[in-house]
Amino acid sequence: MATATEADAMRRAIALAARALGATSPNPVVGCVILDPQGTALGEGWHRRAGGPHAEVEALAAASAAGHDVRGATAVVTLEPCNHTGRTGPCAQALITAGIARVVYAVADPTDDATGGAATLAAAGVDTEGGLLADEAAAGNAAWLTSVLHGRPFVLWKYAATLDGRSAAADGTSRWITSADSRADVHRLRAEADAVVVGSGTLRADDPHLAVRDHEDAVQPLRVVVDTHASVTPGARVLDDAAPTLIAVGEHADTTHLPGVDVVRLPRAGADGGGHGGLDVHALLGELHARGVRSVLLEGGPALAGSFISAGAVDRVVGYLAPALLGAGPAALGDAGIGTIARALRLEVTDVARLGPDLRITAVPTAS
Ligand code: AOF
Ligand code: ZN
Repeated sequence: MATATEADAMRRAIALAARALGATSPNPVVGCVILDPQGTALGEGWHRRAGGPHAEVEALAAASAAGHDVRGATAVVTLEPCNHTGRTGPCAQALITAGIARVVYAVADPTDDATGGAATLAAAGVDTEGGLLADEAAAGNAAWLTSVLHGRPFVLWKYAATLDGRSAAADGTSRWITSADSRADVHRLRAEADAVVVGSGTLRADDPHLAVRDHEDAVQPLRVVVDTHASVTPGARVLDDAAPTLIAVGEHADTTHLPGVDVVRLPRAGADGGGHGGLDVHALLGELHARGVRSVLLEGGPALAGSFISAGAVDRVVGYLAPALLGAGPAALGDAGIGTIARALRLEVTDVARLGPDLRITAVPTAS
């Protein structure tokens, strides 16, 4: 049985892992804390970049740099230590070689490549226990786990609306519905995502830039515009060089006005691909997955969000609600092919926060 000290260390390891959200794809985020037998932390580390040292190796190095002897110590790690030689050596072996006596991990590694670390550790006589705070650790690694288990990126749909659910006024004006605090929070979501996706309507209405500001270490997300008819103009801000950009167009779109722009041609949606004459959401997600994207921040507008919901491709919803009323104007979510109350997409609220004057509600679809 894991101790309360080990559980505290696991919470710390989960927080350390989260520091690298958006920077490790296609790899997971992983954190590790090394405890001496009295429960004192000797070293800690996290995986910072794909191709860089794994969390366990970072933590061992930190302990050794601080002059600590880790023989007989316990490693607390958010993911089962890997068993393979990939871009770095196997962590299970590194822990054995270092003389670690006990390993407590949260989530088993489901990949064919890396699996088996726990068995290797146990066979070497290391006291090995899995499952500690597994739900919390899995939630922190939702992007990677979704991509490993479902072969597509994790999708977070974010919207801002008034309390009566409107994302713009009747005359089309929408700046700024929510407060500066909420907008800063959206930049954090962008920094944590591998790709930010908008539709061509949003592009025409707002000419958004979609790059991350005020997060110095952030890897810029891929900016993706879903633009069936290639209506984006060469001067659009989203095409500047602050971050990479991909324009997803229909199979027959004319893109001659976009020389040098990264363009992908996708089929129109079929019945289960998001409908409404837009591009096939699953084809888009397949293309992004193939490019190494593990998490998508879907930023609108309402029609594109409706296509994603209709395709069953939204894993988490974050709504920023401003205490204001409009009474007219477009809804935050367009037609999602639902039609009757019995088919409403039911959500479970996982978090409610106040950001300045606004409310931020996080929810996930309930399993149906
Ligand atoms: C990480 N960081 O801290 C741990 C990982 O591409 P490689 O060779 O670095 O191997 C990546 C795989 O290793 C990854 O998919 C996961 O299964 C395992 N563990 N990966 O990137 C880490 N502990
Ligand atoms: Zn490893």
